[in-house]
Amino acid sequence: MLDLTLIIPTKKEVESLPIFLKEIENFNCKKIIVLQKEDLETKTAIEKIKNIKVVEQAKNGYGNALIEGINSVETKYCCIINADGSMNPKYLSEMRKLCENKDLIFGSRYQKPGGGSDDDDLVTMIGNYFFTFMGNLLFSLKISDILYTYILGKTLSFKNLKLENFDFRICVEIPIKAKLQNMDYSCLPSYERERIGGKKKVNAIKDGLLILSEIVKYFLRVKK
Ligand SMILES: Nc1nc2c(ncn2[C@@H]2O[C@H](COP(=O)(O)OP(=O)(O)OP(=O)(O)O)[C@@H](O)[C@H]2O)c(=O)[nH]1
Ligand SMILES: [Mg+2]
Repeated sequence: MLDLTLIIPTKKEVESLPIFLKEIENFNCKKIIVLQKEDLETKTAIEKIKNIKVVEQAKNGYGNALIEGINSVETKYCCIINADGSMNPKYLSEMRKLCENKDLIFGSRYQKPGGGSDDDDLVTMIGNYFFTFMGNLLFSLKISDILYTYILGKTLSFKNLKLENFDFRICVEIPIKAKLQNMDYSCLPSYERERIGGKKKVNAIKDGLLILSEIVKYFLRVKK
């Protein structure tokens, strides 16, 4: 997997990131941690870890972390994978193989056999199903999990999406733009683990409403 770079968006993940990086220590790929300048605790916690690149974001936000991460990739493939350990890296080699004749491969918690989640609560599960349903209804995305954002793809395809959202709206911007650009993508069942430690950064209500506004925005734009 020498042609693969992991993009690891990280915000205050002292409890999780060092353990996750230990887990992927022997994965033969490049690893970019994208974090905020002021996140001194996380920076200190990983300063002795070898074979990683730390990118300090010019602009804050989860979306900016992905955009700046993608822009610093130099390999043919890259994959967005969280710092909290919830995305199991055992799927990477299969995602990488499947991507040879695709643009993007989406990890899916809701595709069987194999998909599932130990991290979902009732609210996030209903939200995930609702947004996935909306995406399929309004854009015929034909994907089974719109918000997981465990996505491996060709770096060029990611760059061609010309992503713009600085926050969690980027999670739906990626599949919707991929569809609008007629990209070739598919899903692979993926079992989500609980986060290793620390707190979640997503606010179900606030970020849920932002994501809904993004879906509506694209729908109105396409209908024009
Ligand atoms: N660089 C950067 N990373 C972020 C930001 N917000 C969240 N992240 C990271 O993005 C990933 C996803 O955030 P999470 O808090 O795990 O969101 P979540 O998976 O919905 O929440 P849990 O289910 O509790 O894990 C984690 O690796 C975070 O550290 C941000 O503003 N900047
Ligand atoms: Mg998480």
